[in-house]
Amino acid sequence: MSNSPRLFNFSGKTLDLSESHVMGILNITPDSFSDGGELMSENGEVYFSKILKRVEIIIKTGAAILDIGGESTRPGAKEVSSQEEINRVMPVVEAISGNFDVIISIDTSNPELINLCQKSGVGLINDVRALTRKGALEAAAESGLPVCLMHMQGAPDNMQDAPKYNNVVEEVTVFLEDRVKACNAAGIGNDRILVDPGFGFGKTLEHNLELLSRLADLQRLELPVLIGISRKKMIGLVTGRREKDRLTGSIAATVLGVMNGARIVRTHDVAESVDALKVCNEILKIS
Ligand code: PT1
Repeated sequence: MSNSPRLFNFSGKTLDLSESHVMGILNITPDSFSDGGELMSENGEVYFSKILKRVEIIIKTGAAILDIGGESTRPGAKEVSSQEEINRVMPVVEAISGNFDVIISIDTSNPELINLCQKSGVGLINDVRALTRKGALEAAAESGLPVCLMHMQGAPDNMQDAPKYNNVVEEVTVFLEDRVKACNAAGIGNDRILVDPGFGFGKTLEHNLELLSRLADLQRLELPVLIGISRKKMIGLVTGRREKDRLTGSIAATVLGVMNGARIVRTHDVAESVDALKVCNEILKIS
């Protein structure tokens, strides 16, 4: 874990990944976990002014990246049509792009949406399916944008049925290694790749805890690591708390992740995470 600057280019906006940064979550889904329905009604109406107010708060409180998602990928979630996902996400991207100093990340597996990202001021493609959907790898390569490759076992609607690994850390690492190779072969260089072990995506509590405690093993890939733990069930199982009351547990786990090498933290709780990461960053500088 070096402390010399390590600049990563998000399509024109750079971040120094020798320090850790916050990625704020903006879910534009009617059924999303944690903030579901607040920004969108059950029948698909997008609350535009509420969304822009939320974006402003996320940026003002210190998020370097804004992760916009139009498809829920929480356990049990159903897939959304390509056009519906595009209709949710693109108007918001267009309203934000150029008007705020933030890196826009799009949480998608959809090649048609990825195709639209290139000319819309997007800085990152965040794909929980690691560009495995037909056409996604080619679309991402063509876009010229950086990508975040995440590990998942199964698919959101079945991934928590019976997750099984012989060695979770090894299997997650090898999967990510294979996806990095596929990206490289498609023309996406390592300077455009982030990796994510995918907490809660086809993993039991024990799998998640093992991944977190051995997160430093992912440094073998020599790529920046992103983590998303915020308010997830693993925190609920340990603390006995409901989604809204998982902040303290989430921050504790996130700090462990950063001290074990994570450099981008995907979270609902931007202000609190920014403070926690400031403390981590000072420790990283002297160690
Ligand atoms: C994540 C992530 C994501 N998580 C990246 N993108 C979600 N790169 C969406 C639970 O166990 O970790 N990394 N995009 C949200 N998905 C989940 C999964 C939400 C599991 C909740 C759970 O509670």
